[in-house]
Amino acid sequence: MFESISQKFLALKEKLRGRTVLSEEEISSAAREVRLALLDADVSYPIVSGFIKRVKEKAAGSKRIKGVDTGDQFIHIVHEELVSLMGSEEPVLNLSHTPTRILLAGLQGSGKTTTAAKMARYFALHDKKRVLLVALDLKRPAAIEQLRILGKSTGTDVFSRAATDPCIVVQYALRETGYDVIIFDSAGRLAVDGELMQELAEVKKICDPQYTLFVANSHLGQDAVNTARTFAEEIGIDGSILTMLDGASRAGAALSIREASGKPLYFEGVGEHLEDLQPFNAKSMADRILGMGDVVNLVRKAKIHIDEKQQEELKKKFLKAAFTYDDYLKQMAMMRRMGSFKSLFKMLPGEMRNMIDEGGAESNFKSMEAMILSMTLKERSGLVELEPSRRRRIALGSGKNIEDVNRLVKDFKKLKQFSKQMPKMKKHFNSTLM
Ligand SMILES: Nc1nc2c(ncn2[C@@H]2O[C@H](COP(=O)(O)OP(=O)(O)OP(=O)(O)O)[C@@H](O)[C@H]2O)c(=O)[nH]1
Ligand SMILES: [Mg+2]
Repeated sequence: MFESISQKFLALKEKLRGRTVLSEEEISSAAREVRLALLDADVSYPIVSGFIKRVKEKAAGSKRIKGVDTGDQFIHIVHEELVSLMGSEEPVLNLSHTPTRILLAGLQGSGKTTTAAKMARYFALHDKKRVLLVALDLKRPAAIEQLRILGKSTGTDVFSRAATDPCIVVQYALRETGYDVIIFDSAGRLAVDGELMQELAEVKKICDPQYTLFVANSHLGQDAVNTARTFAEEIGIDGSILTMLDGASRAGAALSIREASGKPLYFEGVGEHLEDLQPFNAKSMADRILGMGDVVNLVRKAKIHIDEKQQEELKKKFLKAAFTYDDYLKQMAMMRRMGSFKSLFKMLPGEMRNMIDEGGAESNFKSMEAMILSMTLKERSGLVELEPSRRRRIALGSGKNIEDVNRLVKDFKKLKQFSKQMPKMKKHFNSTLM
């Protein structure tokens, strides 16, 4: 995601590294590079100009912090400004009104229907809400069926009526009871056209939603931003959702949609699957744009998928040097629940990524898992010494070499040794380290 812009920022950071003070000229030259990077990412000229002005002022006025690299300090200012451009906090939809009505609108193929189903899944899972999806796209023959299929796979009820006027469908849908949230999936429009905008305005009037959300395909860059502005002016929106960020090469839409529409970004779609929706977080987005990984969402994933109690037990065992091969498997299973190694790897900050060989680590994990699974329960719990005959059997069972098994045993012994030292070292570490 955003390789081009993040490469430019990483190069700029490198260029400024080690400087003690930045002269006015150097600030101007660095700001010029930021400007080019943003324009190249398809951020509109007025937004870039305002942004650069603020960065320059802050950089000129900031005192050098002892021990902090000037380059890092400059990038930090850029980061702060990116965050405030995209909205400083993580906005949350207020679902307390029963039912909360949400109308999704946007251009054809922007991801409305998929996002409607993703949101239904998200609200059911995270907010324990009963959601109804309403199909308002009566123009495209397969649209209702598409929503039905998506609803089925998320276990969400879908409301539809064979009608020609979506306003009638809205009226019927509003009679349904027992739902906390109703999401209306409207028909897409190829471009902003008067007739369809009129139809959408009428739908909105009858639906009277708590939120009208504009769904934008991030690939469209400035075009998506301009459309958001038009939707905001003509029908009124309360926020946006960005889709297709998984393949997005340019950050323009993410960077400017809030500023251009004056409304917050609520969610981002990061894949075709129904679980690929996450709350929009400006800090996480700024991190990704600057090539710093996505620690915000990594931690969020960890919170959802990692069993805290089990993690606490593992930590205790580790500190007592009682960590076994079995524990290692449990740890790995928890990590797996968070996603593929590849997807997690992408979320790490660049510096950390450089320290890990992605392919090597993945295959290493897999072969370690295969070897541990080839051990007997006794062996896994560390109750028996792994003498050569056992090691040969494990190698055979897992399709690995005896050297691989030797390495696993050696690494494990080292890890145990290390964990024995941990209590002594722990006071020097921040407790969040483990
Ligand atoms: N990779 C990726 N694909 C997505 C994402 N969101 C939606 N899609 C895909 O984009 C295509 C269009 O999505 P739809 O949800 O049908 O878009 P729509 O806005 O409802 O389209 P219309 O109803 O025709 O206006 C589908 O193939 C989706 O699977 C995303 O975040 N990432
Ligand atoms: Mg649709």
